[in-house]
Amino acid sequence: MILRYFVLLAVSLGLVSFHAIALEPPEGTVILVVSGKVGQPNVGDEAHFDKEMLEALVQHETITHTPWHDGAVSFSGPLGRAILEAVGAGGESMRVLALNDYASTIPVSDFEHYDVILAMQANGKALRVRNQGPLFVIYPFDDHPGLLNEEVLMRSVWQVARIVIE
Ligand SMILES: Nc1nc2c(c(=O)[nH]1)N[C@H]1C(S)=C(S)[C@@H](COP(=O)(O)O)O[C@H]1N2
Ligand SMILES: [Mo]
Repeated sequence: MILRYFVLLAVSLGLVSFHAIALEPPEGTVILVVSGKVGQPNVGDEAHFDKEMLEALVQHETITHTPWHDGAVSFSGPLGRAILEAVGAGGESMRVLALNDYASTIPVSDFEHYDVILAMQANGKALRVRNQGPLFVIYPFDDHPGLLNEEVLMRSVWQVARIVIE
């Protein structure tokens, strides 16, 4: 009883944030590692995600054309915002690294202003490494045609393996 009131008091005073829910360690194969300014690590000082953990985050569907696909494609996967929240990201930009050693810098504000997703599926099928999976940074190009520029295309990293919060 006393403990319960203490918890309520602590929450109402802002001493305990609901965002501070611990990130459970992964059980399956790790497909994404988030490192750098991470407030909620689950393996050492990094946040590791398996497929199930990524599927448990807020999902979003983006139907859009891209320079890499024929016709409109329905992409789905966790919102970039949801990943940043889950790891307690505390930086302004992200270095996004791919399996093929490609890397690009994305401002955190992109994930706040746009529904950018880390697509895990295209037209209901899992993205495999051979078709630019397991994670592909997808901007909502059709909703915001202004995003179709070289700068944002460079941020459209496929085969994402690691995000470093800077
Ligand atoms: N993993 C990965 N993502 C990547 C790239 C890459 O080489 N590897 N090239 C980037 C660049 S520089 C651009 S302009 C776009 C388009 O690349 P493309 O012209 O090779 O299709 O994808 C981006 N995403
Ligand atoms: Mo490019």
